[in-house]
Amino acid sequence: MKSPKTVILALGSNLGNRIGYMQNALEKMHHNIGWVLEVSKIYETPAWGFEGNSFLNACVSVSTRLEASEVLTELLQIENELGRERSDSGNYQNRTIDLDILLFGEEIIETEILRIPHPGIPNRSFVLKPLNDIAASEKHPALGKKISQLLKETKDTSEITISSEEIKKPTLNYHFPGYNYIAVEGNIGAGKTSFSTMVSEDFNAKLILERFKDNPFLPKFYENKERYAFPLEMSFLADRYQQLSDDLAQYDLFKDFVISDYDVFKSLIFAKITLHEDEYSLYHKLFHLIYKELVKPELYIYLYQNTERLLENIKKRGRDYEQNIQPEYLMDINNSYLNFIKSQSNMKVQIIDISGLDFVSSRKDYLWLLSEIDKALV
Ligand code: PH2
Ligand code: MG
Ligand code: MG
Repeated sequence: MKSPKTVILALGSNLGNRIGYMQNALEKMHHNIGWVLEVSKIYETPAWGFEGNSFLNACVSVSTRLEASEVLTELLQIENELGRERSDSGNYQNRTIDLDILLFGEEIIETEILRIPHPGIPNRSFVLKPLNDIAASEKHPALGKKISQLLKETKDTSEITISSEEIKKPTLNYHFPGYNYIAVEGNIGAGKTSFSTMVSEDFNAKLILERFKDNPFLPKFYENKERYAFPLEMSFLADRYQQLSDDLAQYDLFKDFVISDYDVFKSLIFAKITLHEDEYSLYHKLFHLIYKELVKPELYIYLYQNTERLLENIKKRGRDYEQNIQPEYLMDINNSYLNFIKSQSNMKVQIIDISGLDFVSSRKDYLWLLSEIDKALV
């Protein structure tokens, strides 16, 4: 899964309800590309490079997990949906909406279909003016000059005026950042780590990830469950306790809340399946001694994924020792989780059925998941 990058886009319209097309484009960017971070003022600009109606122009920055080429595909799609017509004359034409990539992080891209930074930036005031509103001190990665400098130096003397029109950025009114500590749970391969990582990046949360890689008993356990179940569950418990007590005690001034990709109760849930009864009762005792000391999550999210998709995900991420996991084992784990959840009366739990969804590669699914979580919190 990729970390988000900031892409800066230019919007232009000189046909029909210009501001309406720009607002609609913004909504579609939110749904298909990423979070709209900043929106420039709107400018009234004469058609540049051809005889045509005057334009409204603006720039926006968007935080996206897509590649530049994928952003381009989405922009073309949005232009189509908003009635953009293209002729093959090669000349500029009036258009309902034009969406261009100006900058993509610091990247310099030269392919047949894509040139980033957009080559028109330095000699177009209708681009530089709005760009300067949201990225004045950013450096043009190829020219090495700040946008504010390029605006001062441009030879384009077109008469650009500020329009009284406005576009509003799509709002982000979620309730879950109001919780101090959220735990994301789910079966093996449900996407706990991906989801909590995405939320931490998008909503400025401190992220706590389970350190399964450091557990020497895990690969051994999958080879010989009888022999290694107890030490495995013990070492997980010790490590989870240590990590949570350290990380939750350390308050991060610059983060708004904490999200983890597990809850410590997971230890008991797995132990119940993997241990013999007498081992489990010993484990249970130890668990509760330790559990007492820990801060509990204010919100517990359980991502339910169907077994078929779990197996697909496990295959896709390709950890050797997980490749022989059987569907029955996953079903047992799911039942064990659900039994645990049922027994919890004083914890806020949210079970979300994400069967068949793919919130990592589909922003639509991701937004749906966020809204489902939020719906239940209102
Ligand atoms: N876009 C063009 C060509 N000319 N002129 C103005 N004022 N605004 C534009 O967005 C614009 C243009 C090619 O995309
Ligand atoms: Mg253009
Ligand atoms: Mg274009």
